[in-house]
Amino acid sequence: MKILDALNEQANFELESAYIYLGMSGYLADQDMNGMKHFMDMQAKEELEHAGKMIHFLQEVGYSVKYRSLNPGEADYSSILDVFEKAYAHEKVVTSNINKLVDLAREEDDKRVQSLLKWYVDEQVEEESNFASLITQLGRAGENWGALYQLDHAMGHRG
Ligand code: OFO
Repeated sequence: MKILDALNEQANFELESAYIYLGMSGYLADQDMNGMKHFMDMQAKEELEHAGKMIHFLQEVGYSVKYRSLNPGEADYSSILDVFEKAYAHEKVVTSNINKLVDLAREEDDKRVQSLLKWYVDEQVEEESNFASLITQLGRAGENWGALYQLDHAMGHRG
């Protein structure tokens, strides 16, 4: 049942993701990019939901969920682009973790976990694509504050 311990760790990592994204949201607030800050707050909220789905599953199968202390990630960022590049890199780590969990669930022939993880595999495609696209758009905007504020405005509409 190593897979359930590994899933417990991933639930903690999802909580840690929320914590890291809240730190990024703080940096964006300091830059007065309120739409981007909103986008990152929504991202943090999604991470709590990702953790919640795993925790709910673990509790349903009778596993006692354990919580560890969370690493807040970087305290400072060098630019707006740096924030989104680090978020993208973080999502790649999440994807790699999910893929390892899938392998372990297969090894242990745990069909319940394999079924649960399908949702996360699909979700990661979307998460990586969102950040990759934002990095492209930020790169195009460069130092053009008009373009940056347009992007900021659009990102403020994330539901
Ligand atoms: Fe849950 O890691 Fe992002 O999506």
